[in-house]
Amino acid sequence: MTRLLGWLLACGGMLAVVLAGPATAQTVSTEHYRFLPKLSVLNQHGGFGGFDVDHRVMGTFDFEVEIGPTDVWPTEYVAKFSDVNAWASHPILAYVLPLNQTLNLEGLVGRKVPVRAPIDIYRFDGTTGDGSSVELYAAQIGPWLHLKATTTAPPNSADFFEYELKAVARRTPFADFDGNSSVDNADLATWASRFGLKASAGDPLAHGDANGDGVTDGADFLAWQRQAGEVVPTAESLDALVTAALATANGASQSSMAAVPEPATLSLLGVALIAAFRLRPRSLSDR
Ligand SMILES: [Ca+2]
Ligand SMILES: [Ca+2]
Repeated sequence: MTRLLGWLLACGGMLAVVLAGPATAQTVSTEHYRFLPKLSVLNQHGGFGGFDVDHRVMGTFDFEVEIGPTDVWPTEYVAKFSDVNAWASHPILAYVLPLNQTLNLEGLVGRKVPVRAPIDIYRFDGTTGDGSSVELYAAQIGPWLHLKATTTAPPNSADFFEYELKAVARRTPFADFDGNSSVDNADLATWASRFGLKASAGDPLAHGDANGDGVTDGADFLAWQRQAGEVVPTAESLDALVTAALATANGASQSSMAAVPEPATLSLLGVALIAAFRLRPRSLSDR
């Protein structure tokens, strides 16, 4: 009788787990990123006037990765943007496009693409406020986040603008204070000249504030020390890595934005990836 009672209690427990449904998503990581304006462009085109303008992208955002429902196997990784404080600046006129509004970044849902390459790529999709569809790929390559996105206007909307984003962001803190794409002694001089001061206005980086906490102190020096010698890769090299990696994904995950690489490109991918990870061992753990 006791054994029967125990069995019934065990069954009841399992039923309760099933009725409770999948567990809530577990956060794997939340990384803070800053756009590199030199490598980040939002092209705005279309409309009746044949508009075609490249806007420079700047600002910060968080990138969160979560484990999906635990009752799904293999484990599904999902990603999302949050706390987006970024914009695209017109090259001449004094107006900006809020990136979160233009691409609905925080409203997109990303899922990991099963690529055969040592980088994590997520494919996002969603819809903007005007009904345009958004396709976005985000690739985490060491401390860099490579972003590529396009919007497509809904049918019968020839006057709508469409957008294409090609951008690179750096995980923060980042100690390239003068924005010349390398972390060197000039950046140390910037930090030293601002040491102990609050960076309450303007670009925190220009004030030697690597972690953006509003003050230039020892933590920012530590970031510089860890990153000294780091050079920002070219957008073209990151783009080639991502394109080749996407071409190794399953057919269902293939993107219209991922052209099938030449055999030579594929063979170079392995070499390039190894080089990218060997050249900067410190940059992979410099958070
Ligand atoms: Ca620099
Ligand atoms: Ca700081």
